[in-house]
Amino acid sequence: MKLYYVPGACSLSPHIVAREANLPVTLVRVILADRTTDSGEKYLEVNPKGYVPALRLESGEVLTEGVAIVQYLANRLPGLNLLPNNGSMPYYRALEWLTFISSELHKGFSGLFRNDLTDAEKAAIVVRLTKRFDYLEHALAVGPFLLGEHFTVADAYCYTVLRWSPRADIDLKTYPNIAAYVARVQARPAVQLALTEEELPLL
Ligand SMILES: N[C@@H](CCC(=O)N[C@@H](CS)C(=O)NCC(=O)O)C(=O)O
Repeated sequence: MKLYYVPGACSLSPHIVAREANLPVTLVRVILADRTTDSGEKYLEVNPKGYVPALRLESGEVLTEGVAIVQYLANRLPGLNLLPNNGSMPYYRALEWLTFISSELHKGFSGLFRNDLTDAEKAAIVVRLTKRFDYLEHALAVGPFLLGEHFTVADAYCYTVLRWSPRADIDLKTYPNIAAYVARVQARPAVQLALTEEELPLL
């Protein structure tokens, strides 16, 4: 399988899941500026949406949308518990977290990476994000991971977007549960491998 990625972008989430599951996934770096890849492909021919991540399967099919990709990867090795059993209550909790991370955190941060928003618009985004961080801080009082004892795809995604906190000038020291969670996640060998492969520092 091939994972199309940009270092440090949301594609880090499926990258972490692939390494946690020890799946044979090779990385293809996307240059967003001209929608090409380091293997010489035109990225829009891989994913017409133009954004990362995208996963090319062994069959040649391409799967897009991070939330779909991490579930696909986790289901390749169900014994690892990277996603609870389909239909169980923990499974719906995982979906609940994935949706929160995608729509409230990930897309919350997205505006801060745009250059067509005013400072006032960006300040409003930070106010909204801060409320979501407050919720996460409260939820992580239990832990050690979002769904309890097991690291799941939701943690790979949550860690990935928490890495963008400096962009919102959010100091994780003011969120002790989140800071401890970040340290716990990035202590995992698979996370460290993914960071090394993307040449990223620890948060
Ligand atoms: N709905 C997509 C959004 C992916 C997304 O926001 N990708 C960003 C990086 S984190 C990107 O490639 N942005 C470049 C662009 O939109 O042109 C998903 O969840 O996978």
